[in-house]
Amino acid sequence: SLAALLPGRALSADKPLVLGFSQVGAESEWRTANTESIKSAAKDAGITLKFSDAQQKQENQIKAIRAFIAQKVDVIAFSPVVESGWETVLREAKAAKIPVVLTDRAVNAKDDSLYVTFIGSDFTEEGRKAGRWLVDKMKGNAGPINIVELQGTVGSAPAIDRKKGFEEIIAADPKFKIIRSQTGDFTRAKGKEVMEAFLKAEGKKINVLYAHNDDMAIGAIQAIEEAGMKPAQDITIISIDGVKGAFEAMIAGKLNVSVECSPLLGPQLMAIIKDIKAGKSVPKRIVTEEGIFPMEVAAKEFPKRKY
Ligand code: GYE
Repeated sequence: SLAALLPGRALSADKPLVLGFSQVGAESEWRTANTESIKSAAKDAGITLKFSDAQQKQENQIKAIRAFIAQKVDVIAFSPVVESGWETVLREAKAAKIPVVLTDRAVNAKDDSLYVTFIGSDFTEEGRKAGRWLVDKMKGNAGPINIVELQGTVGSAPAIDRKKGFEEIIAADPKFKIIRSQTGDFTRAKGKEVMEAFLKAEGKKINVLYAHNDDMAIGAIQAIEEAGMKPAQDITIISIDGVKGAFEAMIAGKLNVSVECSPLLGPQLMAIIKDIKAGKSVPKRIVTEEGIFPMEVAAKEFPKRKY
């Protein structure tokens, strides 16, 4: 039979595609929504999903990818926790002829033949949007404007790029000064802890908090309240993602603005996987479209939010 001539090849056309997906973890509201989007989109598309949670550890992602290669899945997709250190495992996938799709976060591998496409947001632009909002808000304020920054996971694409984009914009005016900058690992607990330390060190000198995601901002809001200060009044707070928790904080008057970053990448990912398996050529980069939501529009926008 033909099957005997082509060992290991799937011959029946209606056999469902198998996708191995290695997720970063469950560190934030964004991530939970992203996981949900991928799981439900796979189901809707009739794609069999093997899902693995790396708990924010690169070594776990590398293990998961190797397991997917051993299981001969049709496509591997993953959201790389950090940017560097992927060449070896991606070469293994390439040698096994398994296409790889990056979702959400980028890698900094020089050889871009190691993945087919990258679907996700432009994090540098998100940082610029945050910066532009602040420049506009502080128009007419002579400064100095002292900013504390809660960075995302060290070495991750969103932490690197959101910092870069924001700094690029505020650099135009020397009245803006980042006086403290530290990672809060994209979690509420760490965001609160690091903000407590910022408040202890700088106290009332802090004018602005720039948090690389909403969860860290929400943790920091607690720290600010516990220190007897008013979030969004005594300290202007800017964050990124636009999750429901951020809208609730804005409606409560505790967060000034959230830059949107959509986690709903599932349907696009499944469509691309089908195109790849059908032999269609796909773009190397697919950028998610997104906006910005200041607190003034939060109540009106809230009912429309999907994550
Ligand atoms: O902003 C943050 C999450 O990679 C865009 O990861 C994502 C980021 C998101 O933990 O909340």
